[in-house]
Amino acid sequence: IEASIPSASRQVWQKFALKEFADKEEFQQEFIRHVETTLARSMYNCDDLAAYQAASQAIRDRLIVAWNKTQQKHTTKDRKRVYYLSLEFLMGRAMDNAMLNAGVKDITKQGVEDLGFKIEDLLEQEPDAALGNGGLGRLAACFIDSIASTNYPGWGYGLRYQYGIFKQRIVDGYQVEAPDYWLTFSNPWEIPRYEIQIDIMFYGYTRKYTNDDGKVVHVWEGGEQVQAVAYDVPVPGYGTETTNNLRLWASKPTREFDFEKFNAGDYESSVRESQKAETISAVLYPNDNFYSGKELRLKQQYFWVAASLNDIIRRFKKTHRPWKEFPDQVAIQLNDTHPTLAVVELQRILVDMEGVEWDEAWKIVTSTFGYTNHTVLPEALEKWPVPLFQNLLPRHMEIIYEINLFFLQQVEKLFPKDRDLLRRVSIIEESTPQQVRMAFLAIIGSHKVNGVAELHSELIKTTIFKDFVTVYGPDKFMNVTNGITPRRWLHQANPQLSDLIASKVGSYDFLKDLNLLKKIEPFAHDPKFQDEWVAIKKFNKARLAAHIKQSNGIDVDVNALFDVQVKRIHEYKRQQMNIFGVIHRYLSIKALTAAQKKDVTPRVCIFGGKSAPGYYMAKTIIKLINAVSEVVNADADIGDLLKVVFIADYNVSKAEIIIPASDISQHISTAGTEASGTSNMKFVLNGGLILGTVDGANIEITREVGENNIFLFGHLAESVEDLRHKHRFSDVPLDPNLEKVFEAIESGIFGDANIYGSLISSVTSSDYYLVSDDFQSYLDAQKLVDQDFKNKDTWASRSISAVANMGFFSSDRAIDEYAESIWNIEPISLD
Ligand code: 73E
Repeated sequence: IEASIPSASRQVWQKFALKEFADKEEFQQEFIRHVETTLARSMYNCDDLAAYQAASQAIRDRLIVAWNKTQQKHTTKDRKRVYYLSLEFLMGRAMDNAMLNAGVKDITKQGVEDLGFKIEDLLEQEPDAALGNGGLGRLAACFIDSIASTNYPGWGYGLRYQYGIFKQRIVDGYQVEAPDYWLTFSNPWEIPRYEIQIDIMFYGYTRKYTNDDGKVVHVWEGGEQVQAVAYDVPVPGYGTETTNNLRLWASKPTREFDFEKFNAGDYESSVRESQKAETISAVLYPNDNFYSGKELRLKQQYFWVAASLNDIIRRFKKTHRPWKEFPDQVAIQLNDTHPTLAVVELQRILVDMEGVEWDEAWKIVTSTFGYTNHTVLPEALEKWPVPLFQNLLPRHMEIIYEINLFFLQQVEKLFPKDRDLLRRVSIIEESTPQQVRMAFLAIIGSHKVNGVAELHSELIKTTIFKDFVTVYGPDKFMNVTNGITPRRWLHQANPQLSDLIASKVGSYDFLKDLNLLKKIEPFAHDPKFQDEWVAIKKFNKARLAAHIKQSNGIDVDVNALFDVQVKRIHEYKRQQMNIFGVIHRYLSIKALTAAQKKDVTPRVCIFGGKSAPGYYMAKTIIKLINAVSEVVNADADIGDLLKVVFIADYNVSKAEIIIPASDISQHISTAGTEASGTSNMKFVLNGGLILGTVDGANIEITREVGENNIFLFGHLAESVEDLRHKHRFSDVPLDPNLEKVFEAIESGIFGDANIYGSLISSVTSSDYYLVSDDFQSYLDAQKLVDQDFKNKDTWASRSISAVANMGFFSSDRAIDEYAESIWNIEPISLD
């Protein structure tokens, strides 16, 4: 209040306040001002990079105006907000999205073209903001887009990694990692908030004393301090002025350096501490669906959670409400268990710092949090060794013991004498050393727990969290099926398809209400519409073919079937099954006569994805794909009937080119292992059909688009346990076609067979991912794809009706479900 401009002076202010661009001249004026002042360059010294930066600055200024207006409105309306805590936000590029949402795409395009630039070239200058591994991080990005677009008051909180997911290069067929220097040329899309600095403590010790009121008070002190500095990224909504905030924390040393050492001339060690502090937010852990148990990772988690909660509480305190109203003002969503420490930290602040009674505090905590589980894979579940935890966060460890004690007492009351149940649900696993089970802590500390697709949400209730359903009853557990933003994944990635759809829907309203896609269904059999539809697919395939030519030097035929599998490389996602299938296809084609070859449907098999740097099997799969690619593409017997391509460094920007170009995409995880998948939704939304297992969101996609518009195969989740059991305890014969594939690999036609020994033996010994069990069914489904692709009209009509029925998979729908059933928040309109 003290800092506000006096009422009498506000007219002056308003006169000069920044407004929207009236026309392209106004944009150009701003653009040139930024080139000349912000960048200190001139018309003789303005390349594409400078032009990208100046244009971004001009657009960013507008976003900031809308951002300010939104924050003011949300503060004066004083309503409940949601805070989405995610260690990953896989945003990709911002400029195109900012232009679209600010409604300045045409102005900017014409504005820069007058000055001799091409908008596409400027867009290409922007590095991806790749602060995530895969689906989980990209989901967070889609969600904050939807929260803004549907006018909910909500912020994202994350870490500002200096290095996002590594860059992948392929050398001699192998993945090689290089650091992702995304901040080299400064980032126009972030606003540093140097005034927001929060002290965060690690290590130290606890003690307790009795205060004057006879109350026992716990203190945590004597630890190391670092500072959290806020960087704000505006998140503009589409078709609304609402611009929300993504606040990312960077770590900084509390003191620049140790002055005593500095004065004593020991310069090097005087800066050592500061360097150590900065490593906390330095790099994203590059593991997807895998827990590695490193202390630095736990440090990152606490650093980010403590800074975010401090910020949220500071905001709440300004409203001068009693603590019991905290959950009426604040909802916090835990994106997987990574932010689970927030549960403990809030309890600590309330009890130790604010003097709230334990039980009342715990009620506030559990009413505030919701927890989303994203995986059932055992190797991904976070469990921290107690000694490590205790050393880093001694007071938090005590509080966890306390939470666990009260919880187990409650369970004991409900199920007296069931000692084994107590052991099974305890937050502390009694192993050596003991482990803190973060998922259990997240469940106990939240009022709602959700999975991310129907099958997954059922599975968590019957497997990993079964005992908690017994304790709490089924109502605490629910499903919110994932979604994707149609702005980026349809309109931006595939503008022509978006325009064609708009011509039939009558407007671009489907970008806000994706169910309107239904309106194109009547045109599924319209030959003219089909032609336009197919022409757009061909255009997108040509765009991808050009990219492949440029990056891989491979010529691919745009009339061939484009078969795509792009996602993180993981054994459970079964890229190995795909490449074994490719080898089978290769061997089959080679055995054909010239006449028989005429019937083959030409195919381009496209792979892309990163392996965790330490994941040997995944790296071997990449090597095999590249080895097969080299042999097949050079084989004159094969020609254009089969091409194999591995696209290096798959990321959001490449996804935007690859996804619109697919005829078929593969989502072929062992049933029950892929919680949802979200690229499956993106592919279908762009008119590609799916070849998939009965897993994750494939199941709901099938329900929406109809069984005729998807190619399903493989064993069901319910059979997986039995099949694995059989592999372990009896001799299961190898699938005969797979056997031939293995013989080919072992013959050395793809190079040194020893390289692939582990890949083959994992199938021939335990076959945990059931590659052999599903192989015949997979080949059959592929055969059907080959046949069906020949009938161009039917294929086009299936593609159109699939798209028409994808409305459900908008992330706007998912956010509405969270808002209604977990967060209890309502939209706020800005007018
Ligand atoms: O099925 C996907 C899901 O679509 C799932 O594997 C992924 O989350 C997506 C969004 O819900 C996921 N990522 C992780 N766990 N599940 C994960 C775990 C640890 C570190 C990083 C990512």
